[in-house]
Amino acid sequence: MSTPSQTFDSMWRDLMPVGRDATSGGYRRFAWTRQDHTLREWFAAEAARRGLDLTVDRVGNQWAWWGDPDAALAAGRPGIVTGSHLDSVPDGGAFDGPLGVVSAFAALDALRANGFEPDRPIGIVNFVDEEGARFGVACAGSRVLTGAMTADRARSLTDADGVSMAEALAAAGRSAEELGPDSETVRRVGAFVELHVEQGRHLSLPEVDQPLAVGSDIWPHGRWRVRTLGEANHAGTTRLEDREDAMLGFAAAVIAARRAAEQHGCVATVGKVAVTPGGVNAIPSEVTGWLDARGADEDAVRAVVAAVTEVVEEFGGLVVEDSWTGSTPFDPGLARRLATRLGGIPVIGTGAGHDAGILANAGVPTAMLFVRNPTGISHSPEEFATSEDCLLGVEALTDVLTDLAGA
Ligand code: HGY
Ligand code: MN
Ligand code: MN
Ligand code: MN
Repeated sequence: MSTPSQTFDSMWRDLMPVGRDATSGGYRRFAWTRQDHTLREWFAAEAARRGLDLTVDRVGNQWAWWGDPDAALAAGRPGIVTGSHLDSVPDGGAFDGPLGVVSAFAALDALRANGFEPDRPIGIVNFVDEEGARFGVACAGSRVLTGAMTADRARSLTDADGVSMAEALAAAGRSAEELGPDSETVRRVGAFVELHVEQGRHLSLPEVDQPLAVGSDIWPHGRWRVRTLGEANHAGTTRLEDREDAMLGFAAAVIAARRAAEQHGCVATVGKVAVTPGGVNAIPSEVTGWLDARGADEDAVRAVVAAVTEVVEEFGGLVVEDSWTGSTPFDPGLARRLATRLGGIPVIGTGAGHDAGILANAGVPTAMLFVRNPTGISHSPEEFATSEDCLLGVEALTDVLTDLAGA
């Protein structure tokens, strides 16, 4: 019988090479790509290895069940689900997402090794397209599942090559027409607990120094498409007074975002930009980028976006909201129950969006467990968690599932 650390390590070894860039050590695992297909096959194999019933919902999210979720739902005992996502941001870290999925399988193994007989089904989920790295909307899989984003809008989203999500689904052998909200799947979830690597360094602070924490809430956050226009022309022969350089307005917008974030106690960045025509020696005729703004206070975030919009509009540009998630508290009773069960570990908020937040906004009792990240860095190859803390996370998740799925 292998120990939780052996099963954890062997799963981690299988997963780590998938989509990893040998030079940077970062990951490129985008929705409905070859890498994603390999990850989905891995998930299905791990489910099959454990005799779990694998279902795929209308969106493509994968659910591996120990026990019959429909019979339990009919008996008024909806299942307990854990898991996360396997996709990444460009050059992302190894832990954001996969840690939650691998820990879920390892926790299920530990429950069985303990001879645990669940009173409710236990599900493990792999949410598709959580990072939104390819099509631009984060948590796309859980948003469409819960109706927080329409299937029509999802189908029409396009990637950097102009490929629509509908085309990507078809290329991955899935029906784009099937895409849509799946309330039956959501109803099966009596509670959802997402284990996730900490994205920040709070748990490593000397005065905290804790391996684990429970999530209290997700800050309000959103993404806005910023577009400035100009006129393409020769970078060398066009007089300054004759130039209409789209980059000027865009650069002003980026500086305005940072200034307003400092002023309003928020965070903001523009991490993705596309320039047309995109030649070093051609004056930009169009610059399109995405503003990511977040903060503990919704009005403050809105003030940041308003400040950016004012500057962009002065240059004749446009700011359009791409996605918005308001302040998302997790279930306070569940958070307290987990924190107490786990010996009074800290309860902390996060500025990172998660599928758990989308489910919480859909009325599913939801909690998050964070595992310490000594670098505090995430969405980067520097993202890290020690093996010891990862195994403490598995133990905690096992304990939480024993509590929530037990008689
Ligand atoms: O963007 C986020 O906060 C999450 O990592 N998708
Ligand atoms: Mn992430
Ligand atoms: Mn994540
Ligand atoms: Mn997530």
